[in-house]
Amino acid sequence: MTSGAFVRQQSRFRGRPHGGPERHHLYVALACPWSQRAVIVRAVLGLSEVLDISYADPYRDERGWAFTGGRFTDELNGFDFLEQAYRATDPGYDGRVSVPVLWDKEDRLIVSNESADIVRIFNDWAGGDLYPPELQEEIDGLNEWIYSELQNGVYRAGFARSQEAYDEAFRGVFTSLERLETHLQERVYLAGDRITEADWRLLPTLLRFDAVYHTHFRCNGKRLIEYPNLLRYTTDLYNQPHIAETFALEEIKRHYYTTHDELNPKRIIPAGPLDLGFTSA
Ligand SMILES: N[C@@H](CCC(=O)N[C@@H](CS)C(=O)NCC(=O)O)C(=O)O
Repeated sequence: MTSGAFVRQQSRFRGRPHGGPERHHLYVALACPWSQRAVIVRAVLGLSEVLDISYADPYRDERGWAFTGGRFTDELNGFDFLEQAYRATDPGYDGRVSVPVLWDKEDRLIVSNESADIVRIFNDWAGGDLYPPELQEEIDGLNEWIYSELQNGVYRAGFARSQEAYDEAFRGVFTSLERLETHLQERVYLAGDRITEADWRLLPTLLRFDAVYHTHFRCNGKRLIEYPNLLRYTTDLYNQPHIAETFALEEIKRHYYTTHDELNPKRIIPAGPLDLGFTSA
């Protein structure tokens, strides 16, 4: 591995649920792309009424994701910090406290803190068709390179601790955007003419690209609005029912620009972009 490279922690809890959505609770921060993918899939599969949710405050300090009151209250357990859910599950847990978290209300334990697993669990609960057998191989292939080059790539660019690590991540990000742009020349959605898991997994990264990754993570090769096919695709998905309400732009900007002191010590939040392209359609 390149020296100075950012390495994301592996998710620690990757269980399967005992029972249906009513038995569970979802902890998220709308600022977080991995949370947003879970919130999107919950909404599009019609699980919002049966699977309740708590939102963490977008500002995160060294104590981790917090419930600070008002909209950011944990009505279920009254936790002040998400760390309490991790400690309840494993008192010796000493890893990072990440969102999203799927919580079992009866056993009072975390079932999963891996968004990729959580969206599959939701699809199973709802009898959804986001991961149809005939497309699984293709979806798995798409998910893999899109995650490693683009979705995690922007973080590797942003948190690189050496020029070399940054350069490598930057190249991956823009190679993958070009690859997607070409892919979407022929296809409406990633796996053909129907929306699948691969699309809902990718969308949160595209929605954040110009507002955050381009500036804060120095992924400034191009903006999303400069890729016509990607912009058409993002606009289409953004305008599907329930999606716009999962996109909390103000929280997203506040989270990234005020939480990462090493990248933005003055915590000034950029005013732009004035036009994201996909919101105005
Ligand atoms: N593999 C996890 C990654 C989740 C993740 O990295 N979440 C970030 C927020 S965007 C987080 O909670 N980070 C907290 C930390 O690193 O302290 C998933 O996809 O569910």
